[in-house]
Amino acid sequence: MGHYRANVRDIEFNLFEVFRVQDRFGSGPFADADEETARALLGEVASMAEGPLADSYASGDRNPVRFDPETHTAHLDEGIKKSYRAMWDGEWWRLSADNAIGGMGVPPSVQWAAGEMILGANGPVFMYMAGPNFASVVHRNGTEQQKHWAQLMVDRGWGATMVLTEPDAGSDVGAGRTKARDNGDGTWSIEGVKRFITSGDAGDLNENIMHLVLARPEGAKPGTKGLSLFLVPKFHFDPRTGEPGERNGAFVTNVEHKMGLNASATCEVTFGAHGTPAIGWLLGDVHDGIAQMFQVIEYARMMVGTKAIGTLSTGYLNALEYAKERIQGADLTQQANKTAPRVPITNHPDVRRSLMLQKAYAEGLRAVYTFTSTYQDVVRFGEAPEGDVLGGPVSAEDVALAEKVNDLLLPIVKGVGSERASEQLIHSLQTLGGSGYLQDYPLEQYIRDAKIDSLYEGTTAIQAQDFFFRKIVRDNGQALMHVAGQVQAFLDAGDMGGAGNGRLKEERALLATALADVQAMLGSMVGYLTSAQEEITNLYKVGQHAVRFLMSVGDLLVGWLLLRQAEVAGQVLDAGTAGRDQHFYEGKIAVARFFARTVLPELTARKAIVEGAENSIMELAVAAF
Ligand code: ST9
Ligand code: FAD
Repeated sequence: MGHYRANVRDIEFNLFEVFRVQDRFGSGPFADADEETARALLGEVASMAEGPLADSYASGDRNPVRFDPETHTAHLDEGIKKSYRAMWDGEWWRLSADNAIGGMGVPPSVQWAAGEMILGANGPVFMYMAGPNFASVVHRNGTEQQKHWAQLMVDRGWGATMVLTEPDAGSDVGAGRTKARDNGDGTWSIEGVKRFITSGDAGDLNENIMHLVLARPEGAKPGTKGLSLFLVPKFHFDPRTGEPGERNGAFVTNVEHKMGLNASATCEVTFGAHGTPAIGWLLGDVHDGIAQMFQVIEYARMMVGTKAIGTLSTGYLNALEYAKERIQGADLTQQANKTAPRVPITNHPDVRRSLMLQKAYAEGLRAVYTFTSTYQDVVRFGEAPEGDVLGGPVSAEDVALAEKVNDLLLPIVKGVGSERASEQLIHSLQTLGGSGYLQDYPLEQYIRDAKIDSLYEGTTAIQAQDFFFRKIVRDNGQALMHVAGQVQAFLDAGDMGGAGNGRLKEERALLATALADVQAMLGSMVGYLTSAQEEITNLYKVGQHAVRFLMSVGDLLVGWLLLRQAEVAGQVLDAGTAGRDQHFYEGKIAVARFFARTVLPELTARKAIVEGAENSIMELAVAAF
């Protein structure tokens, strides 16, 4: 059996029992969607993920991308190419493409559920399939001719990249120095060096690659607002048929040697420095590069968070499988008896504690990304060309709010998802003891491959600042109040003995405290921001605690959603309809109780830390570190 373990049962529980995404099927843009087909799709994706995708996970790692400087080519592992072909030939690229260029019309909630399995089984293969997804952005923003190119990208199976980062411009994208010169004939010449570009080359995987490049036109202003987005193909092509021609001047000049994710080509790409000009076309003929690129980034941030969570889930399931079979030591209650029977390590309280925490984050974070994707479902109604939003099951106000809530939740999916996944995967490995350290098991590779998720697409610090300054303060807290309102409504329902039925009373009380703690943290943070008008260094207090705040909101959401799940599970158990899923539902209640009792109380301490913020570390000379 391969490395990957899909958790289809939990994925379907979220979609169809907790969030009831099927209630939006059958109308608007999801007119053709139905629950049965969605379940069948998820089953097929699970088989592909556990089979042909998982097959090359280790070989892609052991045979890293090989760079040939003579031809500027990145050569991929043969297994990775085979997995890619299996996905492409199965037309799975249709999952995340816009309907206008051949997308399947699958609601985002179902797309991300499928995405979790693909990403958990083999993230690099998913990433090589960026072409149709990025073509959707080209199609949405492009001129008539560029819309046609977007279709060519799909029809001819081209690869695509997002090209922002430079040696001196990582988090600070606006520091980018790559230049664009107007050739006066509708084309631009791009000059500069970009680094760390995922899938910058992929050998013979695709006939062409469309690079989406941020560059600064001559005379444009500094910062991100002076950047424009250019389409720069690897090969020039016939604008009508897409037939590739001469090489364009975008050359891969290095491939990085990395800690993990070795199957993914992380490339330095040099534009216009090898005697061949790098010719590009301005997307949509408008200078609006950073906003256009953020359409790509938003999808990619959701992807990165989901990748991390998918990896944690398979890490946990691998650890659980091992723990059930590993016999070691006697039960703690028998420790004085040297002849006591040896037991599976699942008997040991510390192993149980660790497994339950892994389960809590794997399943709780899955609920967080699924919850987020339900807002993307609503946004999709707003984008429907039929314009039937007002007559359909969602209003224009719903759509506007859903956009904001999705924006608010993205840094949680990405930032908290990646941090908790890295942290908990370490514990998954620990469950295997020394064996976890070996390449016989996938845990060590999971840890190496998932570490990147807290770095690219904006580091955790960047996510935390985005969350506080842009998604809360600039939004006047509207989206946050909507989410907090839902947590409060859940608590109120329990207090009234309504849907909550008085169950999990103590855990609800713990959740109420956690909500109050997070609200108090926010109060402190806003206070530091406001007082910065008089004392500017108070902003440092926000900067010091932004990640702590982000992680705390993440824990609050995990705690709340696990309890929501427990409520659903309790109803099924009460109705006596759990059948052979009895243990699944019991597990749902147990994990919610465990998280509420062992993690949520930590928020009270974190609140005190935020309230006590001071700036001594900012005043300290760096030499004293
Ligand atoms: C990277 C890629 O790391 C790694 C993975 C690659 C994967 C590739 C493939 C993935 C896709 C695969 C799909 C396959 C599908 C297959 C399907 C198969 C089934 N939201 O605050 P300001 C905009 S790439 C929206 O002043 P600064 C906005 O326009 C590198 N927009 O920023 C704003 O204007 P306004 C990733 C946002 O101080 C303007 O920016 N690198 C947001 O100038 C300026 O905003 C990074 O992520 C937002 N949240 O610049 C860089 N924020 O305000 C991280 C800003 O008027 N650094 N805008 O609306 C940052 O994000 C910085 O905060 C900064 C700061 C650069 C934005
Ligand atoms: P820096 O920005 O130098 O950050 C260093 C440290 O300082 C971090 O801990 C960071 O959190 C912190 N820091 C920096 N600025 C601030 C601040 N203002 N406030 C608080 N803390 C701060 N880029 C692309 O354009 N396209 C890609 O396809 C792509 N793929 C990648 C694939 C891999 C494997 C890797 C490693 C990177 C990739 N990147 C890509 C680049 C990636 O997005 C950047 O590495 C990332 O945005 C961080 O930039 P940096 O590495 O320059 O780190």
